[in-house]
Amino acid sequence: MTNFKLENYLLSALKATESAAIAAYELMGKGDEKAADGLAVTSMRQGLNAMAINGTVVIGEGERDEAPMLYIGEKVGDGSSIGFVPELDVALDPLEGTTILSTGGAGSLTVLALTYKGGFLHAPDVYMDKIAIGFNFKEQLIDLNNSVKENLSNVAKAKKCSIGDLVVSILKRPRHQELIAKVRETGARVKLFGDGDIASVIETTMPHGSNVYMGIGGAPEGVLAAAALKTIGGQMCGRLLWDNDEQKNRASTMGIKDLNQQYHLNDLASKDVIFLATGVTNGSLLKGVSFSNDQVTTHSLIMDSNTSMVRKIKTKSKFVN
Ligand code: VTB
Repeated sequence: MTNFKLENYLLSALKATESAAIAAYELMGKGDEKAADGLAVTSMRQGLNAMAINGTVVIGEGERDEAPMLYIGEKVGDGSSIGFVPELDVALDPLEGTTILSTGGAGSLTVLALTYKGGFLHAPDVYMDKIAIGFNFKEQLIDLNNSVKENLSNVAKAKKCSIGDLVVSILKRPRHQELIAKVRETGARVKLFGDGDIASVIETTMPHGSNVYMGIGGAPEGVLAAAALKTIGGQMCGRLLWDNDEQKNRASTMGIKDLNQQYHLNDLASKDVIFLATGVTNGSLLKGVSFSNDQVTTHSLIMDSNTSMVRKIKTKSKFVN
């Protein structure tokens, strides 16, 4: 279909992230992560099923958390729509930052990305070792096989600054103690965050953000972050990590041959994508959901890699409970 453009699906996809954010916000600060995730999942599923696509979820959430799922392999979309209905792959995180939302913290998001068939790394919901930077450079500056010092000095040289000027975002977890020590040894600054890998990677592209993201987080969040960098620009590497044989077996049924492979940005997101994120609670990337009289306001970031379009959208609509 020659006229087919992924960007034509931005508005219907935006409705899915917006409605999931509004639904999840109902449980802001209520201490029930699973229930909040459940509201986001149900609402995002409805939004996806209203889209004129034959979609397959290839990056979903749930296996690792045993949370309510939009599960990997689930078919979504209204395939019976009139006219051309494209086959698309879907990556999503209906509520990125379940802990953030349930504790009333900053920066929870609903996140969705769509690509052509086969455009995302097909990976199970395991952990991923990741490194990302938010700016383009002709040479590859980062590599998971490099030492922390090599990576940071490559980035500092390319940015024409000293390592001491670099800020590195790292998820605050006991498993990162050694990594944090290594980064500090180089003289770089460490910015710890509690949850929210995707926002932390995107923020490396922004003037107020950190410069480098490093550490182990969810693989789905890795693919979604790569989908965003595909449009904004940047470099990213990821390697899947395995806890047990069951995960490894599942990976081979998904077509993963080399369990230790390092994936680069274009392996994680190999074809054009659209990416959308809506703020649930206020954060440095996006403002959260707010209500006034009978209106609800949301703030979203939408991207189309084909046209390198990045747009912030504020939507006001009538709130129907
Ligand atoms: C990170 C973080 C997510 O999971 O990916 C983290 O960015 C990794 O898992 O927001 P652990 O909490 O088990 O370390 C989240 O916190 C939630 O998906």
